Amino acid sequence: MKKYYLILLLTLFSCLVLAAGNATTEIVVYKDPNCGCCSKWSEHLRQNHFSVTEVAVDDISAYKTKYNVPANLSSCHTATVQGYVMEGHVPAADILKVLAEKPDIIGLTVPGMPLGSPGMEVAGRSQAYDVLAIHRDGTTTVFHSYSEK
Ligand SMILES: [Cu+2]
Repeated sequence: MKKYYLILLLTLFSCLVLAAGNATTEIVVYKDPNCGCCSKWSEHLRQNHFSVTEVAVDDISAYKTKYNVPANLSSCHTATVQGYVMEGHVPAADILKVLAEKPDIIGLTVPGMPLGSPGMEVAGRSQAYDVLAIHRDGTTTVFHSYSEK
């Protein structure tokens, strides 16, 4: 009888471990070693329960080419999560929406580095920006518009 309870306990415990594991989403961020706002974006993701692995690379543009981010839509860092690319200061909420809905797109981008986007906070300054969906044919559509705060 004791053995039975032990197995039950172990089963319960491993379920808890698995559940905890599922709560975090793994994301890999490729960035220039000297990019400060890239790390601030990583911090924003961590606060939203992502498990972030930062990879410092010498030639970040090579990663944009590799992950099909059009040069004119690029930003400072390039991240990959569950087969999607997340370019620039994309809010965690939009990443989670993609992961939940699984649209047939390459990923999302916030071109440039708009003030007020996650990791680009400057006190008292923000600008309107769009999160764009990058489609397989290279075209984009607006995924989410953020207005000036
Ligand atoms: Cu940046």
